[in-house]
Amino acid sequence: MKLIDLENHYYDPATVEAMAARDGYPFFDRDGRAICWNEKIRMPFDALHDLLLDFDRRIESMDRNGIATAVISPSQGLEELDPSESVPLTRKNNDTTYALTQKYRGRCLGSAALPVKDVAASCKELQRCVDELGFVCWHTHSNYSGESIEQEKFIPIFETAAELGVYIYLHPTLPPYSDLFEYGFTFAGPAAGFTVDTYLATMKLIVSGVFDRVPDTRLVLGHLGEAIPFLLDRIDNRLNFLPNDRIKNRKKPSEYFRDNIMVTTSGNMSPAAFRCTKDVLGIESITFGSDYPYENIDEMTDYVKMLDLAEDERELLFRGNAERLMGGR
Ligand code: GRE
Ligand code: ZN
Repeated sequence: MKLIDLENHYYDPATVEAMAARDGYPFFDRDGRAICWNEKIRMPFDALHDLLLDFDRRIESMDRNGIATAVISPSQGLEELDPSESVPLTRKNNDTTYALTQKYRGRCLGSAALPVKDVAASCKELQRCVDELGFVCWHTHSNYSGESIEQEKFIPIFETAAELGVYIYLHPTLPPYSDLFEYGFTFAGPAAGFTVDTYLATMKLIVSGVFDRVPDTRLVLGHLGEAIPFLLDRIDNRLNFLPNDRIKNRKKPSEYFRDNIMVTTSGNMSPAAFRCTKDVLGIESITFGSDYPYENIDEMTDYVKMLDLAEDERELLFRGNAERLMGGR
């Protein structure tokens, strides 16, 4: 049975060029082969660099693992720049994504990168990406250089996604907690900071009432839900403890996970974590994501193939849920 991969990352060479030419953070240090996010955080980019740019090897890795189709998304760095940079760069990036979806027809689907600091331009660009380029989602990150994504000013982008009928993939990025930077990229990023920031971004979307205001929002989280399934019962319970009028959600957090939110397997290869996620959210809410090239895609696919599932459950996890989410796009 073929898989659909909802989390497969790349960089547009034009983005790498533009990041190499920047004076301020974030920038790409060509000599040191690293992305420098701030004074304390350098992300070594050596082996990854080629994998992020190389589509022949990506398609080969999909063939080898039975992945029919991957939704490709640009990695961090673009959306949070000032509009003078992010508006032309995200547009350029989306055009590159489109060209890749045409070159690898049926194998790659597009996700939109948006210049979020110009909300009107973002809504227009999302519309172009969906209506003209056939993209399936908005790929966003858990904060915009420290700005919280549930803020009132960003709501029009959520509304546009809902109106266009596309989902929002909420991907981690470095959190704005500078105390974590003392420990370098791996800890501030994927080993701890990414999870915490995406967990909080999701919970802030819930408690600020974004899902009540834009009830057709469909949100997808990676990494088996960024630890939320493990804690969801406690979250429901504790939000009822001394409620205040700044907590605006009308339903329990678990109900938004039933109605609005799905998770992918990206970068979490623990069978125990999978069982917990399936017990709490149900198999209808989990779909395959590889996190290529940050994760070993062979190990990621071997892992989902060896999970103890009935045939109909396997079908939902491998592709059925993703197809339903994309609604025939
Ligand atoms: C990821 O997508 O999981 C990721 C990044 C950047 C660095 C490491 C990493 O986007 O795991
Ligand atoms: Zn990822």
